[in-house]
Amino acid sequence: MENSLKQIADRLRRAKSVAIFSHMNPDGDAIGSALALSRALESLGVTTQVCVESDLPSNLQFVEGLEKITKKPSSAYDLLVCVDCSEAQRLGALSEEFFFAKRKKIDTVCIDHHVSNHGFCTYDFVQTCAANCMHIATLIAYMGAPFDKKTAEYLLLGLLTDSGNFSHDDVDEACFLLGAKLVKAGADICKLNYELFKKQPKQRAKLFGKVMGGIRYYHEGKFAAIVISKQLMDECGADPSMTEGFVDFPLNVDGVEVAASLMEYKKGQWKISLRTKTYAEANKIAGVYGGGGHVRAAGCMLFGDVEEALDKLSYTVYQYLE
Ligand SMILES: [Mn+2]
Repeated sequence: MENSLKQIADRLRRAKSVAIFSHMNPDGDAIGSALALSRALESLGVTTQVCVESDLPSNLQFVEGLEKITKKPSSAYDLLVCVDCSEAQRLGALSEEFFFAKRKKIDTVCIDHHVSNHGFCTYDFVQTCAANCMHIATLIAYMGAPFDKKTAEYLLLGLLTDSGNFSHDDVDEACFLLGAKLVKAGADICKLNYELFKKQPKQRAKLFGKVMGGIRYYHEGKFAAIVISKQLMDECGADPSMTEGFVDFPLNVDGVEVAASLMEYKKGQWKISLRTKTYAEANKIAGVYGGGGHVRAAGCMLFGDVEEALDKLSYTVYQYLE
C-alpha cells in the first residue's frame, strides 16, 4: 500500500520501540537515513535499534554513533522500518528477521527512493529522488522532531553520498534546498566532503594506480571496464570497501558512455558496478544479470573467469549503446 510520509510520521509517533533496518553493504545514504531517523525518534521518546547485516565500510568509520548499529535486534520492537532498501532480499541475513516480524503481524514500514522498489511493507513510501535522506528529512519534519547538528550531519551524509556531491543528473532544487537547511542547522559540509570524497588510505591510492593503468576499452571507446582482482587487492593490502568510487574514473574518460568495474568477490564471482554518462540505462544492463539499481548507477554479479565475465558484459552493454 502506497502511503504518504505524513501518515508514516503519525504511525512512527505512535510506536514505542522501533527497529530500523537498512540494506546489506550499506552506503552513506543507508547509514545516514537509519541514524537520522533513529535520533529523531529517540528525541521524541521512542526507543530504537538500528540493524545492518554487514560490517560497516571503512570509509564511514568517521561517522559518530556507528556503535549503535548491530547485526540483529537485541530486544523486542513494535514497528519495523526499512530505509533505503528496495526489497526484503536486500536486507541480507536480516530478511529472515523481517519475515519473522511479518508473521508476528508487526507493522512494517518502507521509506525508499529506488525505482525498482514495488513496495513490500505494511506502509510503503517509495518515490525516486537523489537520496533517501531527502525523504527522511521530510519525515522528521512531519514528526515534529528537532533538526539538530548531528541529525543534520546524518542527513547530509546521505545526501552527499547518493547525489555524488551534488553532481548526479537527478540533483534538483530540492537537493540544494535541503543542503542549505542542513548547513544552516550546523552540518559540517567541509568535513563530510573530505571524509567522503577525498580522504583515502595509502593502500587505496596504490590500488587505484594499478587498476587505472589497465582500463580496457570496447565498442569504439564507448564502454570502459576495469578489473579489480583479488590478487591485486592483496598486493596493495587493500580490501573491497576501498574500491568504492573506482568506476567513476573510467566513466570520466572522454567518449565513454558506460563504465564497469569488475571486482573479484570470490573466486569466479565478480561484483559488477555499472555507471552510465548520458543515455544508457545502467539498471537495464544490470537487470540482464539479475541485478538492479538506478538509471546512472547499478550493479549485478557475474560468474566465470575474468575474460568470460568481460565478454558477457561487453556484449550486453553493446545492446544499450547508440
Ligand atoms: Mn540511497
